[in-house]
Amino acid sequence: MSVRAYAITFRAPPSRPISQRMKPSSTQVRAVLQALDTFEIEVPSWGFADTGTRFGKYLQDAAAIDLNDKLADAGQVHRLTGCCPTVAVHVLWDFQPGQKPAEVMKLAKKHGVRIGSINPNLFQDQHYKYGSFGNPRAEVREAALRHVVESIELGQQVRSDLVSLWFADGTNYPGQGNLRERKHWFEQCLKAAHRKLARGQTLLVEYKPFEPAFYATDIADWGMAYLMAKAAGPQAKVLVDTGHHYVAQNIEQIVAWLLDEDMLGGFHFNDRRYADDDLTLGSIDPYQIFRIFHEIHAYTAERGKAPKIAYMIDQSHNDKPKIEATIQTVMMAQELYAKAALVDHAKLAVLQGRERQVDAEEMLRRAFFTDVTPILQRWRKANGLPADPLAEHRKSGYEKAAGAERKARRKALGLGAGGGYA
Ligand code: PSV
Ligand code: MN
Repeated sequence: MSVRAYAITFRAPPSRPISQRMKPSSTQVRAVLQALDTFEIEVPSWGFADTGTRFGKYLQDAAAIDLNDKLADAGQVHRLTGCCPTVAVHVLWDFQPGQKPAEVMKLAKKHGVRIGSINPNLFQDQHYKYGSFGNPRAEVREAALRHVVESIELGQQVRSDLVSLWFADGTNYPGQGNLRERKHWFEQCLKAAHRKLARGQTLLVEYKPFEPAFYATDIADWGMAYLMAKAAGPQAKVLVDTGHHYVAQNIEQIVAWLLDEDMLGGFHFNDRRYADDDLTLGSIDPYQIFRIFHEIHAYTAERGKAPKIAYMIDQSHNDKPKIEATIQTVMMAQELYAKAALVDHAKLAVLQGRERQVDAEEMLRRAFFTDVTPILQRWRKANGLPADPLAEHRKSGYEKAAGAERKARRKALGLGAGGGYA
């Protein structure tokens, strides 16, 4: 076949992109608006601070220096997006020794936010070299438990109902530890921590396949986190960090199973290309996040009630401006949550029952490719928010003012070096 003859076998491209040809019905618009009304996202205090890799940090003038800065930045995100009322804190990164919880609550209030999940630091003290709850030394396990119990009490004092546990525990070499014994220590400590929870407090157990341990991480996957949460007690649930999976893993299936078991406690949103890269949500694979939201909406439609899930961001914005990256993530989460709410679950069930595989898949694809910007803008307008929070942030001059003030403060405090291995 000549090149010319071959070329005419192609169809002319559609005159308008597929997204514009799919106009949501009024029922779909209502479903999206309703979904957005209850969709809240927690931002992490550490997402506003200078972070980096073990090779160093590139500092940003406007990066937060202390908890006041972090809460102020979170306040800016919430003012513009209207859906981020709480801020996750890492106890030892954010609370000064002896700092009064009531003062911290007041500070958060001043900036228009509240303290959200409490994250104990079970990885930075020297005695955690060989683990915290999985440490072979009983006194280290006791110290770790004490810190978790203090974190639970702190949660009660700042009126936060989530204590989020991530363990860096694991071993780096075969034979180094007794894998089953470590599991038992974990069970014992988690049970003891659970006993200290007040009514209404939830203990989240996060998993991660590797890093910093590279041979055997003690809580490496959702099955292990599920067993640990079950062993801890009825107020413990699993936390799914989207970056904590091997690339080929089907995260939405994990989500569906945890939902079905009433064991899904929350998410840490981020994206990754390789491992736990902490990139902004949906920057690499937005369809993955859409599929996760689809499972949640499908479950909600089936049960007639949305499950209680803590949606939280866990990202490190190493080189992007911190507030912009956070707003970008929030907007992306809302957009994908909205797209997933377009799916007609009753219709999908019929297609599934009739084994109309292509049509069923098309329902998801079409929802994903529908432009929901007008609905999001309508929701924002109805809530007195800017139509484009990112553009509004850029216009506000916040970054410039924070940059100038924090740069001067950093200098006065003698802070500066980027850090690294040496
Ligand atoms: C560990 O990689 C993790 O995902 C945990 O959730 C920590 O709390 C967070 O990152 C710290 O950035
Ligand atoms: Mn996480």
